Amino acid sequence: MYPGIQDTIVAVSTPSGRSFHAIIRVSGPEAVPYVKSLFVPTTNINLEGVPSYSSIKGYIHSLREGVNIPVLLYLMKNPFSYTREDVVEIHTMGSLPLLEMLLDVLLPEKIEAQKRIRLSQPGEFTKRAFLHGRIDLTQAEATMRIIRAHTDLELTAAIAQLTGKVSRQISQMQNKAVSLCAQIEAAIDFSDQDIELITTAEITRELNELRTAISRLLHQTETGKVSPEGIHTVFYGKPNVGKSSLINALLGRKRSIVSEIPGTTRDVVASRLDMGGIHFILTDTAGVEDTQKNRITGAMEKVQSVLKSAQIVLLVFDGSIDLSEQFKDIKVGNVTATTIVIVNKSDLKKNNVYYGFPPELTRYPVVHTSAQTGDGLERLKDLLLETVLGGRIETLTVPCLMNVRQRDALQRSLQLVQCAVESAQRNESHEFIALDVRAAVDAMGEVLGSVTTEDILSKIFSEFCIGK
Ligand SMILES: Nc1nc2c(ncn2[C@@H]2O[C@H](COP(=O)(O)OP(=O)(O)OP(=O)(O)O)[C@@H](O)[C@H]2O)c(=O)[nH]1
Ligand SMILES: [Mg+2]
Repeated sequence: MYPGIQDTIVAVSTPSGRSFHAIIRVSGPEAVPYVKSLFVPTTNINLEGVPSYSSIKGYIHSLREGVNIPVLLYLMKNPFSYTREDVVEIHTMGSLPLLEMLLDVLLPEKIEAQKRIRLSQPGEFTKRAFLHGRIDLTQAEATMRIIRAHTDLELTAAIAQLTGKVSRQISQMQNKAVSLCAQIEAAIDFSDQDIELITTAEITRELNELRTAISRLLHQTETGKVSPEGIHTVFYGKPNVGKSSLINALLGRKRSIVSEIPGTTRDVVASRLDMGGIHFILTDTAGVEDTQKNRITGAMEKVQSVLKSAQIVLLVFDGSIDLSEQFKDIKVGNVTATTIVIVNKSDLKKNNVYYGFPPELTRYPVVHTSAQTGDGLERLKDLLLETVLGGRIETLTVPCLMNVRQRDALQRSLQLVQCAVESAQRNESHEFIALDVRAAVDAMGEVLGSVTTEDILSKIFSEFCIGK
């Protein structure tokens, strides 16, 4: 158990300085009950009962200043949060005195000791994401690089790391090396029995393959670049729910035709949205027709084929009418991509109560939006970014630059495999070969963070800024 991991941590997670909007993040077992004890919602709502990714308006009272601070809470429940703990985000205006006031309320000088709530240390949110298996060390370091990235190249490289593709390739090579090592060691154990489990020629061949794979990855990561295609994001739902309007609102310009007549969009229309250095290809589709009519039109066939290649599917509903009715014709079985549920037209529903939320959809994050007023669009954008950065989608990108620590460890594993190849060629004893292969396995483990010590961890995470 790592020290302090049971505590609930608090930090301002937006950059310091004046800004329009600021966020205080609270993460840990006490996050929901603690914030609940300080928060007064504008409508009668129980924080513990609301689904993940809900937003609740209200205020937090500062006794000392005698003011009500207006805030918007976002709840992300374990495991659907960055840290895989219960997270409450407190959104408010980006004013420094206001944030200080809020932190005073959240972290008063005297806090009941058994509550274990404290200010977070630098990088502690990301450290928790790592310790809870949400991201691996490669991804944690990539997060740090994103925070610090100065150039687009650095940024895209770091993002490609976050996708976990490099990690996956390394762990495949590591598995191969482990099984080879096991075979060599078994051969040593049975060497007196006159049965040959693996021949030296086989060992040499396997080692050569491993060497090629490692050096290819090292080479690719030198010249690697992120593919420009972008993340294929598809809007899917019944006619007239506001798919085209949402795309226009996200793009901040008119791209898709909007009208009150259902069935306005007849074809698949794609446009590009750039956010935080990541390209999203937003694809508008024709609204799903009534399956009762029992005819599959050309437009519907196209929608189905677009869904197949989607990396993120946004299931859009009209929140002003019964949701379960709309769900009937939507074939979630055909959706294999990462899914986000959008309940649109929130401006028509003042009380935030929605009818007939399909139980099949409760496992997905839900955002309430209004294409009309812009409500929830920032949240939707954050969620899209978080989906990519959190490595929750399969990306088509090629491997990318690694950082010095990773390259160094991988380079070492290459040298060790090289030594093993030479030992095998010289027909040296299996013990020598096994020793080098095992050391190579450990070096690959260092890249992934599976072989590590608290020292290395502390060093890496202390380089983060507080609140990340
Ligand atoms: N009040 C309100 N109206 C909206 C909102 N979003 C869209 N609308 C209206 O709903 C109608 C349908 O919007 P579209 O964007 O064309 O819907 P669509 O899902 O693309 O529909 P199809 O292309 O027919 O499948 C239009 O009259 C929009 O102005 C919203 O958030 N609030
Ligand atoms: Mg449309």
